[in-house]
Amino acid sequence: MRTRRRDFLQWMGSACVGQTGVAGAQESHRLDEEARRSGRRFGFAVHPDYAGREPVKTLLRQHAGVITAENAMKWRSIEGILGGRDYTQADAVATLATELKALLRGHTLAWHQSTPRRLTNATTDVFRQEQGAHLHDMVLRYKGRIHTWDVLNEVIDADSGRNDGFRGSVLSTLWGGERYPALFEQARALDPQAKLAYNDYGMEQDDPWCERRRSAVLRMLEGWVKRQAPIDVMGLQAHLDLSRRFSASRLLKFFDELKALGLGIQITELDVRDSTTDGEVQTRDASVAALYREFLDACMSHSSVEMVVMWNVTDADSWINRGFAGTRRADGQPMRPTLFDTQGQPKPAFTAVASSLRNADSNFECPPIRNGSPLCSPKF
Ligand code: 9MR
Repeated sequence: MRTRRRDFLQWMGSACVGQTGVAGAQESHRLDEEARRSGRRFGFAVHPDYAGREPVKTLLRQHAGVITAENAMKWRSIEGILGGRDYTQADAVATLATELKALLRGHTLAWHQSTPRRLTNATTDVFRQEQGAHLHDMVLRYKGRIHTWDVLNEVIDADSGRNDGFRGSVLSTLWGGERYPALFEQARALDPQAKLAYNDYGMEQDDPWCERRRSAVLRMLEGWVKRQAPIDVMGLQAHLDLSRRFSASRLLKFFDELKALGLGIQITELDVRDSTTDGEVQTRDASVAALYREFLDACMSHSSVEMVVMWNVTDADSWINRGFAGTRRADGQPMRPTLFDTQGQPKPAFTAVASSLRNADSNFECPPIRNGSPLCSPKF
């Protein structure tokens, strides 16, 4: 651990010597290569408006071993406002992943925020038929190309007042919370090679809200595992926030609980919000980097963590600076949540992440085959 800290300080030193030192670090440390040293992978969520333009284009080529479509594979994006189905952007993201020889994460087959608005007042029969048809079309269209599908996204709301902990939404009302495992069963039957994940946020930090959410998610997953639902992975979004506490030991306890259920772990949407951190950009960047480092050091010490995916590439294409409706900085400045600044230059966060990946304490161990699912298939 001591060597790792010294190594990190050297890295931070080199990150402060100016542009040349930083660029040097970027060239010699390709993040997916660093992750592969411990059997893991590293990548980014991409938005088609940015993926083909500099600096994102080059950064993806240098660092991406996993690609997630930020929005392009969501139901609302496929269907558009005019109805019909348009897979152009989703196909473009899948093609990009092939070009980059990167793994492709499918995001997401069922999510209350991406259900077409026309179905808000549908009957349960119509809704179930349409949700099932959408899942069917997506899984078959990308069959053989998806490493992991986020089958179901964000159905827990620990403060909903419901006994089952489910969020009140079009999905819990019209699909039915007790029928969530059926989505996994359908996906498994259509593409038995793809890993299947439940994906959610607000479980990574150390405060009562995250604690309630961790308990509710664990309770739901225990029920599904008991029913032998074909779920392989917990996707932790990890939209971290500097205004919340972090505890590595608390996070690792949660990881152990997920491992005990036989689940692998993927970090699926990592970024760090600096909405309340005062100070100069340098100070803010140092705080952001320190949280990245603490969080990823914990992740890299756990054998169940398989991959780390950033939500966007630079501070310019980050969803947080593109129209996020939540907290804004009081000084009106954009946030600095990703690894690269708006020009694509690596920030101290890049150095922190590269160092964490490089110094991983434990290798990823693929969970044993469950429910006939060929996890860690040699194809990938
Ligand atoms: O970053 C995405 C943003 O561009 C979209 O407008 C929004 C609604 O589709 O979804 C954002 O991505 C979310 C992801 O799909 C699920 N977890 C939270 C992400 C950030 O809100």
